[in-house]
Amino acid sequence: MDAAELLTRYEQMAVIRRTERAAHDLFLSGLVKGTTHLAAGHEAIAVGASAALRDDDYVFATYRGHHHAMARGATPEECLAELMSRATGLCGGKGGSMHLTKASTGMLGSYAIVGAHLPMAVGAAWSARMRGTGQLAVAFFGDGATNIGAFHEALNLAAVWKLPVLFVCENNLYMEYTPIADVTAVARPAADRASAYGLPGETVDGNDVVAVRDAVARLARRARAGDGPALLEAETYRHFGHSRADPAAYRPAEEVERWLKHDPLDLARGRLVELGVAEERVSEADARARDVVARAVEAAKAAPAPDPGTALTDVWADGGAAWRT
Ligand SMILES: Cc1ncc(C[n+]2csc(CCOP(=O)(O)OP(=O)(O)O)c2C)c(N)n1
Ligand SMILES: [Mg+2]
Repeated sequence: MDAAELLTRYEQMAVIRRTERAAHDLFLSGLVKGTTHLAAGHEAIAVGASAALRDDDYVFATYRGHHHAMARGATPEECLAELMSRATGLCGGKGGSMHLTKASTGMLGSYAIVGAHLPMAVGAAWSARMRGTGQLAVAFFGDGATNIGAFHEALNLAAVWKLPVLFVCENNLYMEYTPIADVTAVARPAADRASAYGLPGETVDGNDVVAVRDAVARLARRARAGDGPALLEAETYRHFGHSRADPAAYRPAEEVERWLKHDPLDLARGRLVELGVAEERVSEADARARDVVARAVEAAKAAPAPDPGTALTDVWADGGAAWRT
């Protein structure tokens, strides 16, 4: 990745990080309706993967999906307004944090049921194959999803049919409060299962945007060429608790400290310096990110609530990017 692209990716990650912090503060102010699962710390996975995808590829995310929505074209304002149940939100204020969806850009949804979207991604890949479009489907999911039946069913069918789908596990070491290592017999909960289904299983530093981009680009090329699906386990760490006001007190201080030192933004900044980018350019990117998110917060706060008359609209899809009302 050259310096210009890396600076763009850095700025995207900075926007996501600041949006997540804003979501946290808005939640504590009582302005966010429902719960939130913040992805601060996971930015490089969404931004790195998206950098390797085509604009018409399909992405499926979990309830921890703000970063994927933004990496696939949703604005901070659309996301924050959705969290605050405003009419200008990504889903008209009716979906909330756990259901961010932007079908027009291939962001085919955030799913609250752990593992439920993996078979859906397989279906999207099957559809792409039947239509001969060359599109890819990517399912992002947590380490906990690897112990759910749907994960195993999806991997098996995708491999048997050699579908153009990538499974990307965001292994942040924890499910809600339980360490994945306490309930899984293998060391790498996703990658170590891949060979059982005949898929390549790789791991990558999920906090390194360049490494994620390179790994996804390679596996995507393979899948598009008809060589079948692949599984990528991206190692990362969440900065906040699992959801809402969880202070994540169950995590050892030494572990938290070690991971905070391995921050995706710091790593990208280090790479930028190595590529000879002046610190001033990076600070300018930070300043732009700060302004974009500050404006988004104000706009979302000022936006109206949805009209109650729209309660029964936009709840039924016709199979395309348009919603039936
Ligand atoms: C089928 C199902 N079981 C349980 C839950 C409750 N639940 C929500 S998030 C979560 C933890 C999932 O952890 P992981 O897959 O590692 O994702 P992370 O939250 O760490 O991103 C659980 C158990 C659920 N939503 N769906
Ligand atoms: Mg997890």
